[in-house]
Amino acid sequence: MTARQASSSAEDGAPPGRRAHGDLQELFDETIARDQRIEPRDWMPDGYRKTLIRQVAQHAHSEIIGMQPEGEWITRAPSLRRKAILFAKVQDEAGHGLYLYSAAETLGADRADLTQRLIEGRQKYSSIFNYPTPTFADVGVIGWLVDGAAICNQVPLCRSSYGPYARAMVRICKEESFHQRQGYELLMTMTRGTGAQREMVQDAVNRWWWPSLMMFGPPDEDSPNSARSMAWKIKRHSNDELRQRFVDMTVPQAEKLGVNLPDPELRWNEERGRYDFGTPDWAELKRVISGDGPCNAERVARRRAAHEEGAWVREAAAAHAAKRAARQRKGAAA
Ligand code: BYC
Repeated sequence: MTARQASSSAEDGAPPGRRAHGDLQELFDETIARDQRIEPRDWMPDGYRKTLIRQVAQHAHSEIIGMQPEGEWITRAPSLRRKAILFAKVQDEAGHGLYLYSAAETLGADRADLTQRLIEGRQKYSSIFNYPTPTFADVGVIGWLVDGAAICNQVPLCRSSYGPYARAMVRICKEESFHQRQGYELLMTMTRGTGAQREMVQDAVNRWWWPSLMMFGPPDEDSPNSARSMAWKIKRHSNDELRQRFVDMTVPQAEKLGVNLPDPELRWNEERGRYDFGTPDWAELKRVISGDGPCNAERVARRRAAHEEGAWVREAAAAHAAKRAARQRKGAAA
């Protein structure tokens, strides 16, 4: 019997109460142990639901806030081709946010409430989107490093134990990998250009390298949620393991591109078969997460303004849906 069958039989009149709860917990544990998926109608412990809502909502917020740093370049992209590519990428990010808000809704979260929490600073979004994008090379570096880090983090989430989150990730990862390639292609073009363009790329890499490493979260010994999330198979790998994978994947790409990664401690470790690298400034991560990064106030203010300016669209859509439902009821009654 799966956790879903158990929860349905409980709903279908099996004796409710403590005995059923014990059975359900056992079935949940078995489902996780067997590497099977938990689905919205299955019974799940409150902590599992809460942790998922926290992570999925933060993830959704990151996609939506993440539209801003690159979105600023849509009107200033240097050619129609670059403009069309960037437009499509930023639209994809809106789509990712929407899949993820839908996944959070399957857990009982309310989308309007999640948005409210974001604009009131009561829910987090990824630290990376609180850094400025002063040059067009930032668009390429976000594609290469930020989407690259997102892929490292998100590919294992395709095997997350919660079905709707894992399925959303499959589609998101396909699009992220396209985003990463467009960033790399843009940088390849720029590094084959003038000396000033190469400098612009190097400057952007210098500014984004360390914040990209911070995207993976605090070090394992300082990550309060990891152990529980990994036991529940929401997260499949620790923050440090994913950060290491990202470094190992990115160093050869930097060499090919001809840019330097700004870390004097970065070197191949023959014994480990992996790269050694320096320690990110964890105090900076803490500051940015707690709202005190270079662009936090601006990002949230912009999101709040977009939400307020969009109120009439939400009202119109709700009025249209109510009219349609009334028409359908009338039709059914006739
Ligand atoms: N930034 O115990 P920990 C994209 C928080 S967008 C902010 O290790 P956990 C893209 C953490 O939430 C995709 N906060 O937590 C879009 C926790 O706070 P609370 C972004 C961070 O959850 C547009 C506390 O610190 N990706 O790709 O086990 C353009 C302690 O941390 C950060 C995701 O959202 C951070 N960097 O692990 C381009 C991935 N790090 O809630 C690209 C999904 C930590 O306890 N999320 N915190 O108050 C995850 O994989 C995990 O939630 C994390 C953190 C690895 C981020």
